[in-house]
Amino acid sequence: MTLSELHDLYHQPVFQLLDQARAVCRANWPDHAIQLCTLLSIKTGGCSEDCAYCAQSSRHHTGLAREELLGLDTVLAHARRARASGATRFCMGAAWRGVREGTPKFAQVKRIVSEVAKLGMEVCVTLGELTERAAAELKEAGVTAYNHNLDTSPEFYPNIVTTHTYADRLRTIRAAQQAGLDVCCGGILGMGETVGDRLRLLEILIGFDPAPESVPINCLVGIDGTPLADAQPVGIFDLLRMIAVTRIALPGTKVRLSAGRSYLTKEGQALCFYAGANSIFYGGKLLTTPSPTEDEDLALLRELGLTPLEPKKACLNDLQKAALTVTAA
Ligand code: SAM
Ligand code: DTB
Ligand code: SF4
Repeated sequence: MTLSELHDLYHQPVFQLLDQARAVCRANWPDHAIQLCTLLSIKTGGCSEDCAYCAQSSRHHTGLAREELLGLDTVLAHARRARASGATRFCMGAAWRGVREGTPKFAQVKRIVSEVAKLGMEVCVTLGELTERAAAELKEAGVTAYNHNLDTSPEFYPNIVTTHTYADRLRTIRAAQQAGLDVCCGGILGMGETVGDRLRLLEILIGFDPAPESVPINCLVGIDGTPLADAQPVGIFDLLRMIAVTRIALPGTKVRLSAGRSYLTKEGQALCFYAGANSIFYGGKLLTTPSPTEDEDLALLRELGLTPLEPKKACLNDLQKAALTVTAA
C-alpha cells in the first residue's frame, strides 16, 4: 500500500473507513479476542537520551527518581501476579539507550527473562539499541518479542530526539528480526506531528519484512518537566482513523491501544476496539504513569461482550494446561 493510498483511506468519511476496518478485522480476527499485556519498568529513570516525551530522560526535570535494575525475585513476583490476573504477555522496559553486551546488567536481564519465560506468557522486552548478537542472546534466553518504537516519521523524528537517529532505531529492529524475534513497533500520536507524519510511519511499518507482529499506538501522556508537557491532546476521531487504517494496512498484526487510554471514555475505547484494536496494556500502570485498573478493564470487556485472549496452550506447563481443562469442563 502506498502513502497516497494510506491518505485516501484515512480521509474517507469515518463510517466508511470503519466499515472497511471492521471487514478486515472480522476476516482476520474472527473471535476478536483482546490480548492483555502487562508492563513492568525493570530499570527506571536516569536515561541518557533526550526523547522529548519521556519521563525517564535525565535531560528533563520530571522529578522521577532513578532506580537500579530490579532483582529477579521482584520481577518474578510481578510476572506471576500478571499471569494470575489473566495477562498473556509480560513486557519489561529499561530506561537505557541500549544493551551493553557482556555486562553483568545484561546477564541479569537474561536471567530474569529465562525465569519469566517459564511462566508460559509471551515475553517482550524493550531495552533500547541492540546488536545482532545481543538479540540472539535474548532469543536464546526466552524473549519472544522486542519492542522498539519508531515513534513518528523520519522527517519529524529530529524534532523529538537528537541523541540517536531513526537509522539507529531501524538497525535495532533489523537485528531483532535477524534473531527471529517478533517485532513490536509503533508510535506516539500528539507530539505536534501532522497526519502525514503518522501515515509516513505506517508506510515504513508496512515495509517491514516480516511485518511487525504488533503495533502499539500510544497517545502522548504529557509529563510535567518534558518539552511536550503541554502538547494538545489527540482527538478521539484522529485516534480512531489511525487505528482503522493500521488495521487495514496490517491485517495480521496485533494493534495495541497503548498509552493514553486512561484519558479515553469507555465509549471511545469501544470505538477503538471496533476499528480493529485487539490488544491493551493491562495492570494499572504503564512504565511510570497510571493506566486503567484491571477491574476497570475486565468490566469494560465484559460490558462489551469482548473476551480476553486465552493463554496459548502450547505455552503452558502441564499444571496450567490441567487448570484450563478443569475450567473449561
Ligand atoms: N528505552 C527504550 C526505548 O526507547 O526504546 C525502552 C523504553 S521507552 C520508554 C518505550 C516507548 O514508550 C517509547 O518508544 C515511546 O513510544 C513510549 N513512551 C514513552 N513515554 C511516553 C509518553 N509520555 N507518552 C506516550 N508514549 C510514551
Ligand atoms: C509502548 O509502545 N508503550 C509502552 C511500551 N511500549 C513500553 C510504554 C508507554 C509509556 C507511557 C509513559 C510512562 O508510563 O512512562
Ligand atoms: Fe525514554 Fe527510551 Fe528515550 Fe530513554 S531512550 S529517554 S527510556 S524513550
